[in-house]
Amino acid sequence: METLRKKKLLLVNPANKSRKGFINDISTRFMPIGLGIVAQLTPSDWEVELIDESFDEFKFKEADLVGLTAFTANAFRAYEIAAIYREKGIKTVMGGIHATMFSEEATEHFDAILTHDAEGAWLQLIRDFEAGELKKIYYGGIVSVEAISHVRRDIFSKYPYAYDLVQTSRGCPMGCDFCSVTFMCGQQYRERDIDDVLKELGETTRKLLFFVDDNLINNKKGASERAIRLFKGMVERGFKKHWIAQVAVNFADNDEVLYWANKAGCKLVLMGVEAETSRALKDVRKNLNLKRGPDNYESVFRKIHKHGIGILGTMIFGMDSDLREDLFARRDFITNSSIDCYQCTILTPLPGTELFHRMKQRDNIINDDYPRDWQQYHCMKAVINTPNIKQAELDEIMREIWLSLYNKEAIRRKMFRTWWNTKSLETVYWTYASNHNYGRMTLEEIIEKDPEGVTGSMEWKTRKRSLYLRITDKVLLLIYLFKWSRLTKSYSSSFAGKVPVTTELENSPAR
Ligand code: B12
Ligand code: SF4
Repeated sequence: METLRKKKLLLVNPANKSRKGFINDISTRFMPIGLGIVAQLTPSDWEVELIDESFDEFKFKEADLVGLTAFTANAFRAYEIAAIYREKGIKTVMGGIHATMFSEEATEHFDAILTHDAEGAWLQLIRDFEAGELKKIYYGGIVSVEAISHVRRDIFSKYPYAYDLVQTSRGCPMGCDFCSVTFMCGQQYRERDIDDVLKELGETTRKLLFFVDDNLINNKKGASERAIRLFKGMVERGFKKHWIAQVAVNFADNDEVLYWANKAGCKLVLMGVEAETSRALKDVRKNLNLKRGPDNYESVFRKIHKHGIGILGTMIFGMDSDLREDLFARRDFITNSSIDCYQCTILTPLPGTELFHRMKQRDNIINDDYPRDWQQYHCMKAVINTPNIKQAELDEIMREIWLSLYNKEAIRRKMFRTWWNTKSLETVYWTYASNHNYGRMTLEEIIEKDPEGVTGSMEWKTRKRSLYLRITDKVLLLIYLFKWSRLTKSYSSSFAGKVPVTTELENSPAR
């Protein structure tokens, strides 16, 4: 008797082939939970397999249907992979950010696309496919909060992801100029039920956790109470995770939120600081920060530090009104502020945002040979002329800024300041590793090709090692022996035994 073969859905997370970026280090290769949701929504008479190019170069595999996700920066690679299957007559579907923000283009490269939330249309798509009636576009829309699905996590078990990712809410009404989220995820905060989130957290297996909400504690009424319930729940259930989350300046408003965040294992918060002047904030319509005022940043940072939590400030360079000296002033702000680690990106017009339309209208976009040029839209390469600074000059300024912010002495000075401010060597471990990672990402080309500049462990290639570094190496060695080696061990199942700071220490003359 013939047994019925299960149909096979192959899900692929493509990687930008023009640079390594976040996949440079094993600790920053994140699981594509959007695909985990697609897997969860797929009927049980389908077999589901994931290929994540963060780990494995894509190789052709048989499938009945192939689904890809993509940010704009890896959309070109998604199109390349889709072309391989389409040539063989195997149907392909694209969902996720880029397919939603620029569906017109995506439909040219795929048999079908699904925009916005998969929960709104995936089952229909599967039924249509089974009936041989696949349509070109499926509108997933913004589903109700009750419809937001759990993530099917067994598909991730083949790769050594460091973190489990969990999303407790979707949507943001803020509509910042450069951001895709308001259009992509809707204008309302859709907050999942905390008991359901805690149940999902119970399904996660890793020590490290990343809450991928755009703002874990939004500024809606009741948000603080919701957060406290979540954090208390994590403590009561004994999860003992160490985690990072994305927050805004209002995170510091409520001391009890900070207290419970720390108790529940929060080590680092990624905060959209973006700029240190009202002028630049106005340029990108970062209204929450404008309302609070840049003068209040330091008191926000202080309150967070008091609870032993580090701050990863995301900063944008190349606003409309920025002059050369403003970019260096932003650099100096970062150095002098109590921000512990920093992501410094170049303003990039991502498709579907207001910024994109404005820049296109003004003819400011230089790299517009789409889809190939999407590979440059990773925010660490200028793709525009700003009104005041030409593309080549912007790249050259950023190279100088990144070198001065991420060279070993700069990040080690920050490290000691973080220790002083947070009194937590665990937090210091996170912030110091994070600066190494961002240094490696932003300076990727220099590290690999330039005879000058810095090495992969952020040491100057041609300059003599400073006395400061030689002395503090000894302190670092002690910290490593007494604290970080144990921490490394406790994370090692997540990191597959390879921790960035350890590697860096092993390569350092301190050993
Ligand atoms: C977490 C996160 C990251 C993580 C990575 C997470 C990951 N797993 O890869 C990190 C920190 C690495 C990261 C990096 C970057 N990020 Co980011 N990130 C996010 C964030 C906050 C959440 C993403 C997420 O996991 N969402 C939860 C899941 C469930 O949602 P989802 O993936 O959209 O999936 C749903 C649907 O889209 C759909 N779906 C998704 N895939 C598929 C596939 C199929 C076949 C189907 C049918 C449906 C479907 O179904 C899911 C359920 O409904 C988003 C903002 C946001 N709200 O989306 C920004 C966001 C995606 N990031 C953005 C950017 C710009 C970047 C960076 C370029 C920034 C930088 N320079 O650092 C890099 C680029 C990295 C790269 N790979 O090239 C932009 C992307 C805009 C764009 N057009 O590309 C966003 C939208 C934020 C913004 N400000 O606009 N990011
Ligand atoms: S940058 Fe943050 S606050 Fe602004 S729209 Fe995007 S998610 Fe909302």
